[in-house]
Amino acid sequence: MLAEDCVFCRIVRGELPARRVYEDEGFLAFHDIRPKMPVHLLVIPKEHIPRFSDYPDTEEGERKLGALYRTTNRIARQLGLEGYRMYAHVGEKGGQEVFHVHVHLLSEG
Ligand code: DGP
Repeated sequence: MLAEDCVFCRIVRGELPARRVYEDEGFLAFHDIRPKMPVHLLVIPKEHIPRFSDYPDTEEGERKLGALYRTTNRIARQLGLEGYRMYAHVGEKGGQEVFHVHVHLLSEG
């Protein structure tokens, strides 16, 4: 999958609509199109990385992973979520449908 064709890259570029709730230089969060709870967001890096398992096992990989979770935490705090669920599907056998790294952030609100 080329980044040009990736659905989430297209959302980042504004080519596809999304209900955006957060954006900074490196990350974007928007509502999942098929919400499983009243709040169901997807937090993504703007950089096209297909799967969590593609992050290199290096300090750079650690920094990028840390920044993704730090951003997810920040969004939950900004939205005033007291309790929430975070998860990621990794690979087809892990239930991943969209091959651009994303953290699901779900809450009753
Ligand atoms: P998964 O890859 O299984 O972790 O889940 C992908 C999620 O992405 C799924 O819950 C539905 C959501 N999704 C797929 N396409 C779009 C889209 O075009 N816009 C939005 N907002 N969400 C999407």
